Formats: sequence, C-alpha cells, structure tokens
Amino acid sequence: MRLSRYFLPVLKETPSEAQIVSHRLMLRAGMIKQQAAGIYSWLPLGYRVLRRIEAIVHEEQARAGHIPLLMPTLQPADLWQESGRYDAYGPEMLRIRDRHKRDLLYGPTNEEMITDIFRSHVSSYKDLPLTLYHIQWKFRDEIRPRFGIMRGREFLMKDGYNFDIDKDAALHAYNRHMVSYLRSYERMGLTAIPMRAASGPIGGDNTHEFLVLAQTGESEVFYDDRVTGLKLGARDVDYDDRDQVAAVCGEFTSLYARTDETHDEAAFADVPEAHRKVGRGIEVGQIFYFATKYSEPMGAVVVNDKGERVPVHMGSHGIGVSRLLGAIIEASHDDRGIIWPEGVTPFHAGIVNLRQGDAATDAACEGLYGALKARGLEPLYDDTSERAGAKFATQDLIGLPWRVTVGPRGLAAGKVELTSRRTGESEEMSPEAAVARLAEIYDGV
Ligand code: P5A
Repeated sequence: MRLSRYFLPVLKETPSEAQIVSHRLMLRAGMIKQQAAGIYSWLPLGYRVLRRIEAIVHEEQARAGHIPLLMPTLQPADLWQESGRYDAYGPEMLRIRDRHKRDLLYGPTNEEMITDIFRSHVSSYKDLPLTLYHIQWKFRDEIRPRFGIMRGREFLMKDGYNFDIDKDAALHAYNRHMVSYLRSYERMGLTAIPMRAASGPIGGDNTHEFLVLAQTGESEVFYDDRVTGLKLGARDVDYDDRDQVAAVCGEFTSLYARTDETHDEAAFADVPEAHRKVGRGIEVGQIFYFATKYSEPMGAVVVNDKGERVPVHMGSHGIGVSRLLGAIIEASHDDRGIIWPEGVTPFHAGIVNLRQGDAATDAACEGLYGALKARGLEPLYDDTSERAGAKFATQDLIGLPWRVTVGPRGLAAGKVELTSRRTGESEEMSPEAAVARLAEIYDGV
C-alpha cells in the first residue's frame, strides 16, 4: 500500500476523551472513530488488525477441529423465552420490535440460536462430538461503555459451542478450547492467563477467564506469578488425545490464578509469599461448561448407543476479538506509539523515502516495495512529501514492527537501513538483504 493513496487519518493532538493509552493510540493512529457511546467505525488501519486477529482465531479453531458458520446478529425473542433468559438477561439486552410487531433482539451471545440449529439437524450420538463457532458482532447495552473498543456496546466476538454425548466428552471440548485459545493469544504476542472465574448469565460451574495483565484492566486478579512464565511455544498438541490436552490444561491451571469473583484468601495464603501477586487484568476470553442448561429446556436431545434419548452436554467459549486490539496495545506500546507484534501487524514493514522526488531514491523504494510484495509481504510505503521527522513520527505512532529507511546518502553506498520498532536498533544493509531478512522474520509467524 502506498501511503499517498491510503486513508490513514492520524491525529496530531491527543484526544481528551480517551482515558487509557490503547484508546488514545487507536484514535491518534486513525484506527477507529466513535459513532455513538460504545459504537465504533473501524477505519482501514484498525480494520486490518481486526482481520489479522480473526485470521489467527480461524486458523487455531480449524487446528482444533472446530467448524465455522455464521449466525445473524438479530434473533427472535421466542428462542430466548424457551431457555428462560429473555426476562433474566435484563437491560443489557437490546430489544427491537419489527413492523409486524414481532419481538427481536440484537444478540449479546448465541447459546439459544446454536441450540436451535443443533436440534433441527442432529438426532444421533453418531454425529457427535460437534463444535460450531462464528465470529460475529454482538450488542450489550453496557451501563458504562468505556476505554474505546475495550468495553464497547457493539463488539466483535468469536463464540463457539460444543455438543457432546456426556460430561467427559464435553470437558474434553472445554480443554480443547483452552489450549486453542492459549495458542491463539501467544500468536498475537500476548500472555493470557486462564483464571478461575464466575459464570454470570451464561451459566454452569466450570469456567475460566483468560486475562492479560495490565494496570488498566477492569478485573482484579490474584495469582502465583510463576504462571506468567508458562508458554505453549512450538509444541505439537494432538487435539484428539484427551489425556495430552488435559495435561496441558493442568500445567496452565494448577498454579493459583483467580479473579476477584472466585478469590479464596485461605488458598492464596498457600502460595509462597515471594510469588503471591495481586494485580489487574483485561479479560480477553472466557470458556464455559454448562452441561444441559440449554439442551434440556430447548429439547436438544440425541439417541445414545443404548437407544435412549438424552440431552446433549454443552459449553460455550468466547474470545473478545475487538477487545484484543486494545489489550495488545496496552501490553505493547511506548511513549511514541504502538508496537505491533509481528503476528497481528497491519503491515509487515514501513518503507520511508527520505527524498521523495529524487529519481534514484524513488526507484530504490519502488524496487523494495515490489520485492517485498513478491515475497508475500505487505509493506506500507510512505511516498508522501512530508519531511523525514514527520514520516518517522507516523511510523512510530502506527507501530509497524519494522521500518526500511531509504535515502540518497545510504544508497550511494548501496545501503538502506532496517530498524526494529521494538528495540530502536538499526542496521545498514543492501536492499536485497533487507528483503531477505524481513522474509525470514515473517516466515512462520
Ligand atoms: C462464551 C461465548 C460469552 O458470552 N457465550 C458465547 C459466552 N462469554 S463472555 O465472557 O460474556 O464474552 C466473551 C468475551 O467477549 C468479550 N467481551 C467484550 N468485548 C468488548 N466489549 C464488551 N462489552 C464485551 N463483553 C464481553 C470479552 O473478551 C469476553 O471474554
């Protein structure tokens, strides 16, 4: 993409309405625009990151054997009357009446609708296990929408639902989700800690929230700090192997880690004092096992191998896709702007032309631009006539992890400069070497 033809409305001033750094930086970097309280347009740069996060989520769900579909944002009220949640959900639910006076709602979650799909098409244990998910906009009329997209009213969620023959199979689905979520967050450059939590209006006794530690987080958390050093890394997990998946979950959940909703002072006191930490966290996901809470009232039953009709065991599993942008920025920025992890960056590298209009410099930039694209990378080429200082400031603000700087002086020696946004370190090399280095960095990201 050439910056001269892109739409990147960066702001020079710090917007006064933004209380936390991620909100400020998203506004300044021209990623989002507020349209109403808690409702945002996603401008091109923000939309690119949102798509990258979605792509990681889809890839990791596919790896776990989960199947994507797409349900609508509007739902008929009758489904929610069947489960008993239409009245229970309260003022967070946006209720709508159509021209035929039929009651609808803008979905805050999809347990009822997916259960309806399941009961319409599945009737035998032979079709289980089954996990369906989608990435779709949700609406919750939050009493206090704040921190930009972090607590929105309209927000993008990945929500998945498992259908299993019994509790053991459903707990395996729960564990599969935990591992696939850990892997997704790691690919986004985040450490998200599974913590015992409360289930709220979704239901069930088994639930974990995934928290990214941050001062600005809305949840108070209590944990053994050795949990922050755990990594899945490159290990290969066989998602069909119940014991192996359970062992990974055991590793990530055996140290004390709870939100204030389930915190237990006595159990916390057993954590060695040096490791006992109280802090704040951003909830970027939550998984639930709620047995037959929806399948029983809604008649989602299958015939088991003994010929009996039994309600299926279910759970639901959510990732806050749009909230993740805020969480990543909270975890990765400095006083000049965002620092995107390679896994989610909107462009792989910036190209800064220090002397726009100089034939040799322009040609070298064009060459780099073409060569990076030929390697499957997406560069953002600053081909504007801004002065160098302003170009660098924009690059730093929007946070591309790598920058290639091209100027007449370096070119005279056959060199360009490759700079890491994270460390600030620069290295001079030939344009070909810079392309090869970037291709290597992104190989396997
Ligand atoms: C699980 C999937 C559920 O709704 N039903 C379907 C279950 N869980 S949840 O914890 O309530 O939400 C899942 C994740 O969505 C994000 N989230 C939000 N993001 C931005 N703004 C909001 N107002 C908001 N509310 C929830 C969180 O990341 C949460 O973990």
